[in-house]
Amino acid sequence: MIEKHFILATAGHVDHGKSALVKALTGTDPDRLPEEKARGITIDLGFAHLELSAPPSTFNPQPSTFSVGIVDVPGHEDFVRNMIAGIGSIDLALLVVAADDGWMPQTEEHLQILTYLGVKRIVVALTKSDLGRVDIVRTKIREQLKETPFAEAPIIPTSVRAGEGIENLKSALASEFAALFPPRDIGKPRLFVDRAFKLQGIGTVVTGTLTGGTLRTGDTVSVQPRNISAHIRSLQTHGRDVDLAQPGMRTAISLPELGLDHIKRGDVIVATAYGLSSTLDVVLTRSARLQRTPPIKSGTSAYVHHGTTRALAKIILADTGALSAGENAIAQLRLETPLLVFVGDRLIVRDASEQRTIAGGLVFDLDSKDSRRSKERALLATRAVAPDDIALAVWTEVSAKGIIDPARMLEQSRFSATEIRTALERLAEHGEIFLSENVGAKMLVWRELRNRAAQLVDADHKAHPERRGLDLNELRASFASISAQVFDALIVDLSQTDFIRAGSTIARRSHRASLPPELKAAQEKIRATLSAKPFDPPSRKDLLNNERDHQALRFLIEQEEVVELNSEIVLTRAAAEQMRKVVVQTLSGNCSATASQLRQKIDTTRRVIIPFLEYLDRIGVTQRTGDVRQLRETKSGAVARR
Ligand SMILES: Nc1nc2c(ncn2[C@@H]2O[C@H](COP(=O)(O)OP(=O)(O)OP(=O)(O)O)[C@@H](O)[C@H]2O)c(=O)[nH]1
Ligand SMILES: [Mg+2]
Repeated sequence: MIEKHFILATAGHVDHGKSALVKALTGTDPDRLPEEKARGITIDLGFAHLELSAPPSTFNPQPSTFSVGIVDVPGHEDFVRNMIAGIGSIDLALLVVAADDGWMPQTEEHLQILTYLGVKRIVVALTKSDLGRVDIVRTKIREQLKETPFAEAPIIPTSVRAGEGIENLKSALASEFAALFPPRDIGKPRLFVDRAFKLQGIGTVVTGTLTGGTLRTGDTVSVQPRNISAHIRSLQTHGRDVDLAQPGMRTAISLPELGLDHIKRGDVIVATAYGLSSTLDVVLTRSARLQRTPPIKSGTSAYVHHGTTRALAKIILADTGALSAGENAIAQLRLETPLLVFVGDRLIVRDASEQRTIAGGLVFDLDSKDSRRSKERALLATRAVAPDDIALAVWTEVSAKGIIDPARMLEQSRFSATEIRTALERLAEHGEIFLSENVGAKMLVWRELRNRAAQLVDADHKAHPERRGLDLNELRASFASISAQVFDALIVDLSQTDFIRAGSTIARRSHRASLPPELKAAQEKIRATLSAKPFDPPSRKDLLNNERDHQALRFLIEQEEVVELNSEIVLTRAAAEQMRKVVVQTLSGNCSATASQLRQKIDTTRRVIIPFLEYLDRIGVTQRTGDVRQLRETKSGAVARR
C-alpha cells in the first residue's frame, strides 16, 4: 500500500460551513479555541486529518491511500491574515459556498488569494444544500469561476445537517489527488511555523506544513529569521510518531532546546542556513475582478504575506507609475524586516490598513543590486510566465548575471541542486554558456573575457618579443572586476586552446621569444662578461647598466642560457653545470662537505658558493644538514645523479 501525502485547505466566506464540513469529513472539530466556540466562528487555523482511498486506476494498479492534512481557515474578513498563513503550502483547496448565501465578498477574496498563490485545482463544496436552491446557486458559482483557473472545478452539494453529499465530496477530493503530483522533494526542506506551544514533559513543539524536503529526528535545523540552531528531538504527523517527515506532511517538531520566546508563527525551519532578503524583485499581478479599488502607486506601503508571516514593504514599480486591476508589472518590494524567501515563491500583498487583498506576487530575484539594468530585470521577470521551468530559470540567471558560481546558483530556489546542474550542463553542451567546476558564464561574456586576455597577451608579445610571455600577475591586474576563481578558469580555458602557461607567464603557443636587434649588443656584452670569470661573475648590479641590459638578461634567463641564483647573482648555464658536476662528484659515495670545502674544489668565492648551494638544495640535488651538504636521497633510495 502506497501512502501519498497532500495538504488541503478550506476557503470561503464566514459562516458558510467550512469547519462543520471538516468535522463531517474527519470527525475532528477544527475549532479548538474557547473564543471560537463561544463566538461560533473560526478565528485561527484549525487542523484535521483525512485518509482517502485512491480511486482505482489502470495507470496505477497498486492500491494507494491519500493521507491528507487539512487546514481549516477562518472566513471572517478580520482574519484574512490567518487564512493566508494557512494556505501557503497547499496542494488543493476546498472552496466552500453556502447555498443560502451564495458568492460573498470573502468567497471572492479567498478565490483571488488562491489564484495569486498559484493553487492549481480546487473542489467547490456547495454547503447547506438543505437551505437553498442548489441548481440556481450552482449555476451562479459556475458563472463566477468562468475565466479563472478553476472553471472546470467540480461543484459538490453537501449538507452536514441532512448528512448529504459527504461521500460524493470524498470521492471528488480523491479524484483530484489522484491527478496531482505529490509535493516535490528538492532536498531543501522548509517548514513555515504556524503554531508554537509548550507541552508538559516535552517542551517546545512547533507545527507546520513541511515542503521541499525531508526532516529526520536528530537533525540539526536552523530557525529563521533569527538564525537559531536546534535539534529535532521527535517528529509527529497527525499524532503519530515518525522518524522521517516528508513534503506534504503536517508536521509537529519537538525542539526542547528552544523556549517559546525563540520561536513563533511566521518563523521558518530549514536545514541549511540560507540568507535573508530585504528586497524582492517580483512580478505583481492584480486580479481583473478587483472592483472599485484604486491603482497601486509606486512608493505605496503594503503588507507582504509570505509563508506564515508578513512584513511591511514599500512597493517600487519598475516601469510604470501605477498598477490597476487586471494588470501586472515588475516591482521591487523593499521589506522593513528581511525574510527567508526563495526565487519562485509566491506572495500576497494586502493594503497597509489590512482591509483588502490588492495583489499577488511571484519572486523572480532576491536582493538584486540597484545597478541591475532594466533589460536584465525584464529577462529575469520572464520566469513568472513559467515558474516551474528549470531551463528558463537557469538560462535567465546566467544571461542576466553574466558570470555565476554553479555550486551556489539558484541555491534559494524551488529547484534541486541536481536539476540546476543538469540544466547548466545542457546549456554548456549547446554552447550557450561556458561551464567549469567553479564558474558558469554566458558565452558572450566569456568570449569577451577571452578576447581581452588574448589581446593583452598579443600586445605583450609585440612590445616584448624577448619575453617568454605575459606575466600572470600583470594580466590579473587588468581583470580586477572578476574573482580569482573566474580568472583561474579563464587561464585554464585559454591554455586549452591557443595559449600555453609557462611558469608564471602565459603566451601564444606559436610565440617564440626572440631578441630584437637593438638588444643584441647588450646580450653579447652580458655573455662576454659572465664568461670572463664564469665562477665568480660580477653581481647583477654591476652587470646591468640600462633597461636594455635588463631586458637582455631576462631573455637569457628565460631561454635558460643564464641561471638565476638569487636577486644578486647570475651564472651562465655552462658554469652552473660545471659547478654542479664538481659538487656531485665530491659528495658521491655518501660523502659530505662544508660550503668552504666545496668552494675550494670549485675555486669560486664565498659570495657565489652560498647562493649556489642553496640553489642546488632548491632544485633537489643537495640537502643541508647542519654545516655540511650531502646529495639528496631520491625516493628510490638511490643518490641523485643530476
Ligand atoms: N442548515 C445547515 N447549517 C449548516 C450546515 N453546515 C454548517 N451549518 C451551520 O452554519 C454555521 C456556520 O458553520 P461553520 O462550520 O462554523 O462555518 P465556517 O465556514 O467554518 O465559519 P468561519 O470559520 O467562521 O468562517 C453553524 O451554525 C453550522 O451549524 C449545513 O449543511 N446545513
Ligand atoms: Mg470555521
